[in-house]
Amino acid sequence: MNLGPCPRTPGFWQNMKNGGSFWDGVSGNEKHAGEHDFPDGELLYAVDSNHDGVINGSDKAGLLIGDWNKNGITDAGEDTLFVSYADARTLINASNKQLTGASGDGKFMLGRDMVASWLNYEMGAGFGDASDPASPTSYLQDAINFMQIYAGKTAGGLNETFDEFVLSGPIKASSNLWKQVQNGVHHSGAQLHAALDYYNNTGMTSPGGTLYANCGDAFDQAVAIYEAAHHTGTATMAALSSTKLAPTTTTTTTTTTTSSGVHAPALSTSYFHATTDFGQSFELGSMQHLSSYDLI
Ligand SMILES: [Ca+2]
Ligand SMILES: [Ca+2]
Ligand SMILES: [Ca+2]
Ligand SMILES: [Ca+2]
Repeated sequence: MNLGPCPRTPGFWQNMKNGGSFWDGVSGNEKHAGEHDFPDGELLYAVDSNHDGVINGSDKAGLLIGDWNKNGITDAGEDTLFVSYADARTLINASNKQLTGASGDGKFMLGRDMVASWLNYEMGAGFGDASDPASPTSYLQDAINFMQIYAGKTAGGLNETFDEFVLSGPIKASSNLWKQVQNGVHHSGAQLHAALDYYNNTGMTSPGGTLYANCGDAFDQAVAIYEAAHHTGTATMAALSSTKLAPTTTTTTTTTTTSSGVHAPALSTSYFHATTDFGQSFELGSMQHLSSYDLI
């Protein structure tokens, strides 16, 4: 598996003074370009947004998610979702209300994950392989299908290989469309959101799962911040890599404070408890949370 740099969070990609400058279409204004866990430079590139096979003046700026060879074209074998630059910025800037609980809108929840995940892929962060159903590659491809079918411009059935994302018209987090696996996809919207959000924060798609990127210090930092927010013990990278979680699930009510100071409302969430080789118990994330917690 090709491990790249550690993925960055939606909050990083949102901040115009930080990650946001790496995909604003302006080359040369990126601070820390080429440094550890930063992209080498500007990531926004010209794409065939109208799917006519050529890139020219009639195309819009945006992200062609699933353009794995990054040539701007949906080649044979690729299956893409175009998200306009304006929509991508709106998604990454989503409010807590749009991302949380009963008021949540799945288009914002998953769309924000996808924008961040795609930028992480463009940066070169480890993304696993399509043959691994738990890899970020597989989850993002399934999310592309979900959005093509249930949030796309064209009513193209279940087997489209291109569509344009449409932001209007919410997918309520309380709806079956979000909570249950739909035709044409392998996971529910909620599952896709949980996996991609977890990846963007940790480099894994589930607690205790495969680490797909070289996270190292950043991962330690992420776990430390998460634990500090939850008043739990300390787990080290070594402990995590030597101890596969055998999760037992308990339900607890907590208040999540993110590193950016965003305060999420109290959520009733399930945490995965495990005991490390060091005899310390720790909690690592929740696959049932509805909000993005942006650890680093
Ligand atoms: Ca830039
Ligand atoms: Ca075109
Ligand atoms: Ca391509
Ligand atoms: Ca498709």
